[in-house]
Parts: sequence; C-alpha cells; structure tokens
Amino acid sequence: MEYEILQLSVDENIAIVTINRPQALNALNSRFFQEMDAMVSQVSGMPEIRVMVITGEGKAFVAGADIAEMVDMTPEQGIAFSKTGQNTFRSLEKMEIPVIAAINGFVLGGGLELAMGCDFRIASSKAKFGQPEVNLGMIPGYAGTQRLPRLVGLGDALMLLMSGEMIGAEEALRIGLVQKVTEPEQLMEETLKIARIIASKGPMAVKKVKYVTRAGRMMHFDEGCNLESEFFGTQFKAEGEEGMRAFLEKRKANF
Ligand code: CO8
Repeated sequence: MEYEILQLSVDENIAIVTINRPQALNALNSRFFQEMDAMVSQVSGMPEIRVMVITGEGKAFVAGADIAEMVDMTPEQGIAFSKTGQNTFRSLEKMEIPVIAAINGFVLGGGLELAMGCDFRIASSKAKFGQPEVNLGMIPGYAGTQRLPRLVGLGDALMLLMSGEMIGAEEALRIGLVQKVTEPEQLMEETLKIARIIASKGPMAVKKVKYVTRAGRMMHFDEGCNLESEFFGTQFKAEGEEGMRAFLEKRKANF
C-alpha cells in the first residue's frame, strides 16, 4: 500500500511507525485505519523485526478521532467507525511482537485509545493525556471505556472519562497510564534503548510472554497458569536450551 499518513522506518530489527498528519494533530480518519491495518500486516510479515514503535510527528501523538469526519455521521456510521478503530487497535494487541507507544505530545480521545492498544507507553514530559469525548457530547468509541479502567483502575479511569480533563505526563506516570517519562528530546532515544533491550532477548520467548500475559488476563487464573506451563515447556527446545547453555558457558546467547 502507498502510505499517505504513516511512515515506516527500520532501525536494525525495530520498526518505527510515525503518524504524519501534523496539520490536523494526527487526528484519526478512515484513511489512517486502512493504513494502520496495512502496516500491521506489513510489519508482521517482516521476520527480522522484533519490536514495533508507534509515535507521532509534531506536537501531538494523536489528538483524537477526526472530528471533521465524524460530525455528520449517522448512528450506524458511528457504530461502524467505532468497530473499525476497535478492530485496528485490537490487532496491535494481537501482533506477536511487542508494540511500544512513544508519546511525543497530545494524546487525546482516540489517540489515547491507540496508545492503550500498545503493550506499554513511554512519554515525553510535555505530553498531555485525556479522554475529552464528553466535551463533545460523545463517549469513547475505540475501547477506551474498557482499556482505561483495566490499566489504571476504576476511579482514575472514571475521573478522566467523566471530566474530559487533561493530565500531564507525571500524573499519567503516577496512575500507571505510562511506564516511563523522558525529556522531550530524549523520547526516541530512550524508547529505542528499551526496544533494543527487548530485541536482544529470545524473540520467541518475548512473543510468548506477550501472548500468555495478554491471554491470561482474559482467563481464570488457573487456566492462565496452565497456558503458562504449556508455553514454558515449548520454550526449552525453541530457545531455552541455547539461552541456558550460554549462561553456563559464560557466553552471549545466539538468539
Ligand atoms: N479532529 C480533527 N481535527 C483536529 C483534531 C481532531 N480531533 N484535533 C485538532 N485538530 C485540528 C484543528 O481543527 C486545527 O485545524 P485548523 O488548523 O485547520 O484549524 C489543527 O488540528 C490544530 O489544532 P488547534 O489549533 O486546536 O491546536 P491547539 O494547540 O490550539 O489545541 C488541542 C490543541 C487542545 C489538542 C485541540 O486541538 C483540541 O482540543 N483538539 C480536539 C481534542 C479532542 O476533542 N479529541 C477527541 C476527539 S473524539 C474521539 O477521539 C473519539 C474516539 C472514538 C471515536 C469513535 C468513532 C465513532
């Protein structure tokens, strides 16, 4: 696909996807979702890629769904647009490799929902977070009502969802919405540092950690433990033997 909004760059075995529509603060339109679906397929088909990073160009990561595109929608179109976004963000969770959001600025509404579809989030100290849908007389439509309380707990989630107010990066860190805050100019460097650490590990082990951890959250605890044992077992011959032998032989594992 010819991308108009997304840009893909590759840094060794890390894919960096930049949302590049800064004139509209990277607001999410239908075209974005087509491109993101294509990007997920493309990157999933690149066996050398071990981590994907998503970031935004300009002063926003994403300032929400495109209000200009939504304003005239019928209820049926609204449901369809909501499902489109939900499916795209779910596909990030379903990617085998880790997906990291590098949040460079405003991350609002659908933008925060995109960031929450990623496996974890690193933010510039200048980033501003919010679910401002109620300011527009709307509610989130890309699973924000479902992911936010799972990430930060019910009280903090409802305060953000009901007030529509923005919070800063330090507050986002405090409530667990982001995992790390950096100086703005250090954001990509710090994100890539973590991405490279992950990329240096056993790639199948990292994929299995993602799968078992995410799948386990939807399961009964004992069922999740059974899944963990099963995947633990399969890792011995997949990568574990090499990893453990390398440790005992005091050398770097060849993953
Ligand atoms: N959609 C469309 N255009 C936008 C959006 C947006 N979400 N956000 C900003 N823009 C545009 C502005 O209209 C402006 O365009 P122009 O230059 O042509 O006038 C340009 O981007 C720059 O924006 P501002 O001039 O407003 O920049 P400021 O620095 O003054 O303000 C803010 C930045 C505070 C981020 C401000 O732009 C703002 O409040 N934006 C809207 C934030 C918002 O309400 N987001 C939530 C949208 S709703 C949503 O995401 C629901 C998701 C689920 C949808 C389910 C589908 C049905």
